[in-house]
Amino acid sequence: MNELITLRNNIDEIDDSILELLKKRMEIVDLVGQLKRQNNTVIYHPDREKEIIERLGGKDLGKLTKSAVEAIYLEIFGVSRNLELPELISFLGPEGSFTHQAAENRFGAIAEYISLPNIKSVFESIETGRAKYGVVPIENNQEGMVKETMDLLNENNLFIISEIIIPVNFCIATKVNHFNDITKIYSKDIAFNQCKGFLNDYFGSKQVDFFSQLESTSQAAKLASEEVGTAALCSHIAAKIYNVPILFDNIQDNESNQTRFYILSKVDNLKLSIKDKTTLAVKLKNDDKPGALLGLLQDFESHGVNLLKIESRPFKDTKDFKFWFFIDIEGNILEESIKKVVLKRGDEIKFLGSYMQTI
Ligand code: PRE
Repeated sequence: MNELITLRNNIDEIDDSILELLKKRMEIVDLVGQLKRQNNTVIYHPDREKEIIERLGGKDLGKLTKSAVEAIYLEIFGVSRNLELPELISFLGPEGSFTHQAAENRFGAIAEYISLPNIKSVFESIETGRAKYGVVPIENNQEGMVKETMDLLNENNLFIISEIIIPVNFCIATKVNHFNDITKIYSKDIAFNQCKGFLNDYFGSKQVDFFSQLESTSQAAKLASEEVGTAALCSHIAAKIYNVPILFDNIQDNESNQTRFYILSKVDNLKLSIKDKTTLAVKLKNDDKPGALLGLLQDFESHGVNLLKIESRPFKDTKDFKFWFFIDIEGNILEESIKKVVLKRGDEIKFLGSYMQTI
């Protein structure tokens, strides 16, 4: 017992030192905030945050891992940003959605969040200045692109300033102790689809109405917290919010299931980093002639610009089945080669953002 008291005393001393250092760090952050407010520049610098995490992650970390350092520092950055200027972050809800999880991963638990019912309202919250940043899904590596996000980026004047990739892990959350006692499983269509193998192994003999489809996995977790005998197929964050114990974890069919999210802002927040990506919306003018797309691709090729993604989207306001392209290229609009192609193409290209690539 004496040994435990001594060890805890050691921890107390170290915590005192950490706190003193954090206080010193916040004094400096406060000065940075004053400077930024004087110059009217943006508070959030994902590139700088990444640089700090990379620098520290490369050091001898002892018993720490790089992801532990990252988690600690993301919270510190959240506190820093809040000190510099409290900023509201909107996300596609409901609370407990994977987008909520992505937002919290990036902005930390201390930030102020607002959950919105659809992607359009996240865009509106930033346009009207109600929220400083918004988080929306753009792609799932099993299901493909989120069409609504691509279309709204084309129709509005917001910029992508960062991307977040998080693994999609599903769990069965229930107050029931044994799976045989579960009377109903609530979830959303996508989640049911992505956990078919597990559901078939454990609940394959159940009637169809045993699986009840809802609008969101958070709603599922809420019902599993209220209705005796039921379970939710949901995210960790949803189970945590509604205080429902996890009976089975990581039950998705595909371990490599990941979703990519965008952080959106009214200002483009341009800054070069080690590896950037640029997103463009392209409406080709001479698309009734052969080779229009080839011409664009040749422009990229002749300027040494690598194409990362190309998706076609229909123009909804015309009757003639025309389409535009949602394009990702490697590099930053601040680089000459990319600037040249964009300038050459004039109003055929709408710039949607240059930001650090997350691998
Ligand atoms: C700081 C905080 C917020 C930014 O997103 C990046 C870094 C930090 O805490 O280190 C400081 C800061 O505002 C800055 O370096 O620009």
